[in-house]
Amino acid sequence: MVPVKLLILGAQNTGKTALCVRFITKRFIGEYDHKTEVTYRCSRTVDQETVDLEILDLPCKRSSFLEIPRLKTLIDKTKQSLVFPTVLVANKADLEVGRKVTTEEGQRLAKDLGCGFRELSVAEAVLSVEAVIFQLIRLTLDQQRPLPDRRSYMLTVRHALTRKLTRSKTMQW
Ligand SMILES: Nc1nc2c(ncn2[C@@H]2O[C@H](COP(=O)(O)OP(=O)(O)OP(=O)(O)O)[C@@H](O)[C@H]2O)c(=O)[nH]1
Ligand SMILES: [Mg+2]
Repeated sequence: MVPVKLLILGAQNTGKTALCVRFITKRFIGEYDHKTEVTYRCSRTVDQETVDLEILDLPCKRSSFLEIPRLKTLIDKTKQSLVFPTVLVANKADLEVGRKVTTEEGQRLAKDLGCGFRELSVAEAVLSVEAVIFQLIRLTLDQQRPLPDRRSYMLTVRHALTRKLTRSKTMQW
């Protein structure tokens, strides 16, 4: 069993708890407790690997889309990692009327932050909820795999540098 921990962050009322409950139970029940912090535990098989999953759902009181860059910076600083697997989820795609953020704005923000992007409706589609959680699991598992053999990596860098130096010398002469 490979342990994988996921953190669901976002503004109040965006559907964080609904997403967790949907993933765990496959159901959309409509009303959720807003106050409590909950850790969900389950196991799933992803690409023949059994994953021991822990999902932390934190209630949040701050507002919306504008909060995302701050949250992402916070995650990266906390984990002291340049690439902490993150997917920006735009929920409630079923509510087209009253939409405040366009798909393009979401995509652009995700690109700027260097993370994945998915627009979905927790209320309407269990499959897209599963897809986003599985995407995160895969990204996390990928990151846990060992780096390429250090010696061969150094050799690749050396060859690339030699090629570059040779080329620039040729240009100077
Ligand atoms: N129409 C629609 N409503 C949704 C969807 N997802 C969640 N909701 C509703 O949005 C409201 C808030 O959902 P929650 O899951 O409690 O939101 P939250 O982000 O956990 O909120 P806090 O715990 O207060 O931070 C609930 O009334 C849900 O029924 C969706 O995809 N479509
Ligand atoms: Mg909640």
